[in-house]
Amino acid sequence: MALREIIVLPDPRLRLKSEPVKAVDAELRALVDDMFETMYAAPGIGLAAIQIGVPRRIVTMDLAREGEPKEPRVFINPEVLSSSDETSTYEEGCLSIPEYYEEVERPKAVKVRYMDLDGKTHEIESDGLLATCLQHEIDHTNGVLFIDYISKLKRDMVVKRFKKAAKRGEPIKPLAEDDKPSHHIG
Ligand code: GNR
Ligand code: NI
Repeated sequence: MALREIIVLPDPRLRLKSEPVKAVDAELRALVDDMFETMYAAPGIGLAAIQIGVPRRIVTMDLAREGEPKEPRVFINPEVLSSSDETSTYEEGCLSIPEYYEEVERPKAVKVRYMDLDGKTHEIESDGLLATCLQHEIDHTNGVLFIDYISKLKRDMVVKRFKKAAKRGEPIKPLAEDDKPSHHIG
């Protein structure tokens, strides 16, 4: 097991479309182990392989609350089969866009097909946090980030902050309330 580095904005690899997994083998299991170690250490509730720089369609997730038994889940080659017309809004964050949180509206429920670590195919109906997280992670496998769903003004501001921090070799600082654009212009 190894802790991997999580890549952050503006790393261009976050925009890659990841490749499907062809076979469940020892190398894939080792990669999934590393993803869980990295996700739990972050800590995060989900992780896509591209976030550790590996452009393959693999997602790890654990939605168990703090203090509850772990519920590790793996989704290989996940795809959305159908989405509800009804939407819900959730304040999202991303380990690749640290310290930034914003409300995102998505379909409330999604049907997802994926493969498990035994190579068996499953279809699940999800809603709530599972549906939100699955959509966020499947987006990562397609090079899509949650900031793509917010206003251009907010997105440009976030990208600018991360580019500036990267140029200076500085860690990103939490966004102060005062620096946020007011709702009038946001
Ligand atoms: O840890 C995470 N929390 C989270 C909260 C709301 C919506 C999505 C997420 S996923 C995120 C971890 C991450 O960046 N996964 O790609
Ligand atoms: Ni993310």
